[in-house]
Amino acid sequence: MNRLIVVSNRLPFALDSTGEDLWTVTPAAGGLVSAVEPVLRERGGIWIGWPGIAGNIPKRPFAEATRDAGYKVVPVALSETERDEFYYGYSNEVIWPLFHDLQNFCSFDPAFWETYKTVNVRYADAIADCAHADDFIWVHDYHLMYAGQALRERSVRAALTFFLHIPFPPYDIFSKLPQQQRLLRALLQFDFLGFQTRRDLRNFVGCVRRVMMEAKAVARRDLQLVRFEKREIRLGHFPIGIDFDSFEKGATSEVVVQRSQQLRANFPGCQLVLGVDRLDYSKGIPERLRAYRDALERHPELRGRVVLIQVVVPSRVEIPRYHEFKQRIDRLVGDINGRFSTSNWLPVQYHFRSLGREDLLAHYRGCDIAFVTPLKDGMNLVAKEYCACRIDENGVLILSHFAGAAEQLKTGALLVNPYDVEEVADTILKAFRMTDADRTARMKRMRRVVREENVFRWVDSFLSAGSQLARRVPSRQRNLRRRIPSM
Ligand code: GDG
Repeated sequence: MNRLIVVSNRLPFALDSTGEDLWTVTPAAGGLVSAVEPVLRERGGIWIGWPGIAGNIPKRPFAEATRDAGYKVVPVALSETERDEFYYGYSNEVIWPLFHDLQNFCSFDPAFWETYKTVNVRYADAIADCAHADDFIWVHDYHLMYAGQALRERSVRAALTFFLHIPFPPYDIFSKLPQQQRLLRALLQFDFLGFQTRRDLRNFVGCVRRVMMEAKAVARRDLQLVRFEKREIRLGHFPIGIDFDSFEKGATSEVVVQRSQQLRANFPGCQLVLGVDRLDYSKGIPERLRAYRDALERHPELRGRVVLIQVVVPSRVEIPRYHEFKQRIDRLVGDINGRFSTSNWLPVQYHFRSLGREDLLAHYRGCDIAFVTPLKDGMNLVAKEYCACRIDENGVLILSHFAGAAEQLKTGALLVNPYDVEEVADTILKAFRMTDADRTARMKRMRRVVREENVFRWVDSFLSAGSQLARRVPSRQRNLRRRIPSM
């Protein structure tokens, strides 16, 4: 087995200073970490990433935070300006909104791109410093799309692979990006590119066809190929999964069972509807609240008989748009509770904080309906985690058509268009009224998919498709020493 080097913008924890020489270590929330951490912990390797603080990385706290990781951790440092222009700027104010089809939310500041490249080069240097020729380098996500080019310029001989966790937009949207050609050229320096869904893969190939005239896309039955600059780049779709067994086992633990019973006991006679999301406009939280309000307005049988528990995990609050977005959510929650609550019923329970793992599992186990309605999402692991925790084979999943997970869970979930307030409102009623037999039949189907197509299978299929390539690459591509000029 080749040594695995995982590279992502963030490490699976964040360091934070709480005073002179006092540090806290917070486990990172988010899909990438939930998926990749258990894999690296199990098979060892190296994780390269940023520990979340601007400036110098304090040696002792970093060593303490990583001592028991089970794999080597290599930090990449970012200055405050780099954090602002690379992380908040290009990554989260250009690529993130654009790739989620929300082009009006983009700030196309040219300085962001320059810093994006600088930081990607630094990651490439960190990789080049520790990589051997037979390593498997696995770069993750939209923050590091330029790293392939920087690695190619450094003649790194290991297999260069990349996985995009977020969606890839269609050409009409991608073409708004000022650096469209430079970005595609950089991505095509990887040997192997993975996407979440068929749709993302198709969009990527469509963009390559339209933007990179000198590239040739060839469809093969199993994998797609692009020929570019005398190299062959292989592409595939690999829907990310979860560690099903660990969620299922966690959901049966005594403390989780107790807490889920307690949760239910707090709302006697009510069905509980659960939303759990990072604070992000792509997750469709205001649209969901409006649909819930509409459901309460038009379907009085729901009043006093459902409670929406909406957990919003603080995220990127330094970006003004996220701050305004939180205020919108606060106002909507206030409006719904103000309009509908009675002396013994509050329609929305709103938590703006992260839940501990046991509480999260207790919520999955205790809530009758999961309400997962992103405007667009690469995959959405919350939907899968909910199914894994429903060991009683009960529970309804209301799921957006535009979540990558819809492709796999469509046979069991109630699929909705999150922009269609009335349809979503009616679907809440449908979920509320659904018989136990129907719930069980649907949940069984979804659990089967989530169990089988789990995170280990995701890693295996990505690594095995990638290592076929690693065996093929040395003679032809890895010896290619031509330097590609920076753009
Ligand atoms: C990106 C893509 C893709 C959430 N709240 C709490 C908590 N979480 C954990 C969940 C889940 C993860 O965070 C969220 O994952 P998602 O997939 O829903 O979303 P993103 O963070 O946007 O992830 C996404 C993913 O990458 C993987 O490829 O699916 O489309 O956007 O694992 O459990 N965890 C805890 N407390 C919380 O309150 N402990």
